[in-house]
Amino acid sequence: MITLSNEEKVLKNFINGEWMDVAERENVYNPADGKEFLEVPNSDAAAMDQAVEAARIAQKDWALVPAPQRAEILYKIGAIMKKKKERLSQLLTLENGKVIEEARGEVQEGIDMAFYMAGEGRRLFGQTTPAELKDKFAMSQRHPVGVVGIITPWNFPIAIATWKTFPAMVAGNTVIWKPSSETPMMASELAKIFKEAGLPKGVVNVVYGSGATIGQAMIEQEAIRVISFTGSNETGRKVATECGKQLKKVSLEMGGKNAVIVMEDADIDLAVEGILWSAFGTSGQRCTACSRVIVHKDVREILEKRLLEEMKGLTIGDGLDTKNKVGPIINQAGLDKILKYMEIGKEEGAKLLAGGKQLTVKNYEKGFYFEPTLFTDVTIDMRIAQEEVFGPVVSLIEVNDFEEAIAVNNKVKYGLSSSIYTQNVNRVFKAQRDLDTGIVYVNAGTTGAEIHLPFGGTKGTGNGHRDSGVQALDVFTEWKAVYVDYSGKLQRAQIDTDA
Ligand code: TXE
Repeated sequence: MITLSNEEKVLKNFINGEWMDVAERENVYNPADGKEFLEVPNSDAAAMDQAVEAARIAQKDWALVPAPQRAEILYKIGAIMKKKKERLSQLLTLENGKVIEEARGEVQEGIDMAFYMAGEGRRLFGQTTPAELKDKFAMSQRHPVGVVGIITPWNFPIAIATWKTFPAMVAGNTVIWKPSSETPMMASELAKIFKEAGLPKGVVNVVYGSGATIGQAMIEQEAIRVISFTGSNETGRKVATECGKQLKKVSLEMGGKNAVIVMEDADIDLAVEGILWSAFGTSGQRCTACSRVIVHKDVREILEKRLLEEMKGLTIGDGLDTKNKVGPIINQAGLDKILKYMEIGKEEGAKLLAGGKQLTVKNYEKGFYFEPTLFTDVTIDMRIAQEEVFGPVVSLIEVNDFEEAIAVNNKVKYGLSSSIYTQNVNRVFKAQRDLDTGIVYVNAGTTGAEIHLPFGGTKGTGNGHRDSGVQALDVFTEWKAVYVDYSGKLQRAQIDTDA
C-alpha cells in the first residue's frame, strides 16, 4: 500500500508552474478511517489573482503553439498517467474512498481522455462551405476563448477534471482549476505530471480553497471567460447566477435522479447485476447512480427477491481491500444527508426492505459507512423518488406498462441517465426516443459513460452543454466565420446575388 512522505502530505497551489504555499490550510480526512491525512491550502482571493495573471500571460503564447504540438504534450501527459496509474488509483481511493477497482477505472478514464483529446489536436474541425457570391470563400474555425475556469467536485476528482482540462488545453486556452478540497490529491498529482510532461508554465494552474471564497473569486475574474462546473444543483444555480451577471459563458453538470426500468420481458439476472453495479458502486455517489428502479408489476416480486439476495453479498469496508465491493461515504455531512432521507422515506410511507443504517466497520470505527438500502412501495411524488440522495439507496416504483414506465422516468426535475431492460426491439427504439435524459442505456445499468461520447443531461441536470466527447470543445472554443472575397470588387451578400 502507498505511503506518503511528510512533504507529500502538505499540498500547495500550483501557479505559473511553481508550488506556492499559503498562510492558511485545512485538514483532509480519509473517509475509510475518518483520520486526517493531508493538509490543503485554504487560499484567499489574492492566490486567484496571481493564477489568473499567470494564465493570461501564458495564453498568448499557448494559443500560437500549433494545435498538433499542444497535443504532443497531451500525449506525454497520457503516457505518464499510464505509467503512474497504480499510484494515482491508490491515492484516489485514499482521498475519495471508492474501491480500488473503481479507482483504477476512473484513472483509466483520465488516460483515455488525454489520448482522445490529443487526437483532437489534429482535427479541431471547422467547416468550409460555398459562398453565395462568385469569387468568394467561406469557412468557420474554432478559436480558444482565452482563460477558462474549472470547478470540480469530490466524487470523480480525476475523470471530471480531465473531461474539462484536456479539451480546454488542446484548444489553446489556459486553465485555472479549483478542485474540491475534500479530494485535493488528484489535482496535485496531475500538476506534477503536467510539469514532467513539459507543459509551459501558466497553462494549467491549480488553486485550492472554499467554494465561497475561491469559487466566487474565480467567477468574478473578468479575464476568465468561461466557467465549467460540476457539482450540486444548488451550487450550480449560484454559479450560473453569478456568471449571468457578468454575461460569462457557463457550463453546468449537476447530477441526476437516474432510473433503471425493468420490463416484464427483461433478463432479470442481468437487470439485478446492472442495478447493483449502478446503485451501490462508488456507494451511490455518482451523478449517474441508479437511485430509482421502475419495475413492471409482473416481475416486481421476483426482482425484489433477487435484489435482496444479491445485496447480502456486497462486502463493505476500506476501498483498498480488494474483497470490499462498497467503500465509505465521503464524509459526515454526506452520511447525515443519507440518514435524513431514511427518515423522510419512512415518514412518506415507503417500506424499507433492506439497509437503512450507518455501519461500523471493525478497525475503521471512525469511517463513514452506510448499508446498501432498498425502499419499496415508493410512489413518484415522494421526496426519495425526486431528490438526489447521493448514497447507496434505491427506491423501487411499480408500474403497469411501458408507457407508465417512461412517464415515471421522466417525471423528475433531473435528466442525466436512464436505462431499460427489455428484449423487445420496438420498445428499445421507443425508449431511446422518449426517455428524457442525456444518456440512455439499453440492457445495462445507468453508469458507464465512455469518454468519446457527450456527457451531460437535460432539465435540472445541466444548461445545454456537454462534458467529454468532441462536444466538450464547444464549451472551450469560440466559432469564427471567415469570408475571403477574391473578386476585387464590392460584393454585397443577399443583394448582389443575381450577378
Ligand atoms: O458539492 P458542491 P459538495 C451533490 C451531492 C452532494 C452535495 C454536496 O448531493 O452530497 O452535492 O457536495 C465548489 N461558487 N453533488 O459540497 O457544493 C465546491 O468547492 C463556486 C452531486 O461537494 O456543489 C466544489 O469544488 N464554486 C454532484 C464544487 O463547487 C463553489 C457531485 C462542488 O461543490 C461554490 C458533487 C460557489 N459559491 C456533489 N460553492 C454530482 N451529481 O455529480 C461550492 N463550490
